[in-house]
Amino acid sequence: MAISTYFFGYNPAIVRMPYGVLESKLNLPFLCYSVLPGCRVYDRGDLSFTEVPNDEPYNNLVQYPRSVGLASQVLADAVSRAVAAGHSCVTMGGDHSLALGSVSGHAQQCPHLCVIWVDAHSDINTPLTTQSGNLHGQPVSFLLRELQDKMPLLPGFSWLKPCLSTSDIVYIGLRDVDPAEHYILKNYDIQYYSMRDIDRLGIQKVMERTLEQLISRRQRPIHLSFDIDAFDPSLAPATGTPVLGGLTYREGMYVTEEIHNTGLLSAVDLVEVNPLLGASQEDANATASLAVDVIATCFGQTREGAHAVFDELP
Ligand code: DIR
Ligand code: MN
Ligand code: MN
Ligand code: MN
Repeated sequence: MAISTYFFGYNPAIVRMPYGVLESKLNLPFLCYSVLPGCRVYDRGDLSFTEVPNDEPYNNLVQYPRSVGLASQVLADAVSRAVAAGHSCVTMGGDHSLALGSVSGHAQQCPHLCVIWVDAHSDINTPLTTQSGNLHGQPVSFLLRELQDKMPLLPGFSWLKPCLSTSDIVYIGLRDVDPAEHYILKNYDIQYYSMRDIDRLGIQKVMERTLEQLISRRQRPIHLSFDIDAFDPSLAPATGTPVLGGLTYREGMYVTEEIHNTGLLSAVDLVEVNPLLGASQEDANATASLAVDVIATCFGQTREGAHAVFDELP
């Protein structure tokens, strides 16, 4: 008997944002080819962006709106084309503002997609609630239809149309949520599993409930937006805003194994790996190989192993 359970069906395309990971010598895309032997990987290379000159902060606070808006538009286009060509699209960043572009581009092809957002943070500030001014703390607010009456029009963002409803997204791993963000999560009834919820329920129940909400009634494409800071800083130190008490390696792998097992994974963001922020080369390497494990597991790497087709054992 011949049984094949090895990476069938996937042909991921990789798109890269030109900051964070890209500046590193770690060459994450290369590492990914070596762990995705059953996949045909299409590397679309780094996207190139033009910084918009005189990009004044919005409200004296929100940084580089025109540059981020334009970069997101370019990325949306690239992701949309990759998905239209039949690829599962992997976007490596870069900070989490890139989800503005990746989710929008994915939704252009798959309007009924759902999102699993794995992160220490909820990234759902609006440009009017943000205290840091960082757009990587805000992408979800731009994507949700229900929040649009709270959203000012930012220069550089007129192309962006909200493509998600509040019931289309589930968060996993939260442990650093601003007061305004917590208000939004509660007031709009957005589902999240914080680290406390994971302590209480266990990661198995969390995944069961997440997938039950998102795909039990109808099958639809999944967009996984994975912020490496969801992991505990002891595992992922080379990142911008580490927060104590994060996912264990086993919890993280369980999340991506379960998502792979749905057969519905259609796009992945892997963000906030920033080797320049590692205290040492070892820190940077550990964080990058963790990111590679996340991506490889999304596309079929398992802890139980796998086998190619055998006619018979030698
Ligand atoms: C904070 C931190 N809530 C902000 N968020 C981060 O800047 O809005 N998100 N670091 O990734
Ligand atoms: Mn994030
Ligand atoms: Mn984060
Ligand atoms: Mn961030």
